[in-house]
Amino acid sequence: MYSIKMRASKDGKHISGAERIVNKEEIEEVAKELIRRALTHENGTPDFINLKIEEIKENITYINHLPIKTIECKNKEEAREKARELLRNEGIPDELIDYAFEIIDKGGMRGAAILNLRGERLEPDKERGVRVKNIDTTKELKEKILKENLGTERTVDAIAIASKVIHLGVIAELCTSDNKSYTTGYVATKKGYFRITNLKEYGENGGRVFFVKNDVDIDDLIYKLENKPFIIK
Ligand code: PML
Repeated sequence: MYSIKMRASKDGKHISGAERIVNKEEIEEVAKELIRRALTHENGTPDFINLKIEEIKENITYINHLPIKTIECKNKEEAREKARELLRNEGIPDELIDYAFEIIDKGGMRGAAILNLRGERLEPDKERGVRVKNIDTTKELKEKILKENLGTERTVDAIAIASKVIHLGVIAELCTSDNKSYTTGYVATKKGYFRITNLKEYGENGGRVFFVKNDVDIDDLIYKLENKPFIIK
């Protein structure tokens, strides 16, 4: 299998990125698809597109996706209370939940912040965060999510991240989109991927926070988040 990664930018500013894990026979078609995605992104037309194709030497881990549930909320206040409940149920203290909301509302990170239960930030680069890479979903899962209206294209990308991080022992993930007009966010735990509507207001920033145990082996976790190949089915 091969990993294909695309990232696109304009004037040095990131516009879009995506990745797929495919058979040799699919490389050409998927490369074209990713280039099209870069050229038609809502954030604008890129002046730089990077496409990286490499053979995956490591064994690929196949895992089931977290069950998807959508929680409809009428406003941000209700949505954040729902998110808080889900996080509290995993043993995450309120002060930490407040801190996580502060991080995602500040925005500007390309990857995730990692917080242990003492509230310490463990990601080596606090500006950039940690990016979960080497993941893809099966075609069947993608179709199921879109056809059964379980979510959107963004859900497809996010379910891959959430399922991988929870599988690797992250206690919970809190996420809002960095797209200013996409207001549905989610909380992921071992119980599921909970989409929460209105988790932020239109025009606001977004971000990701992973909550981890205090005794986590952080180097090992970051290595796996970035490098260990996973396909989510
Ligand atoms: C959803 O399932 O609709 C929430 C997806 C959040 C995606 C975050 C992002 O845009 O990267």
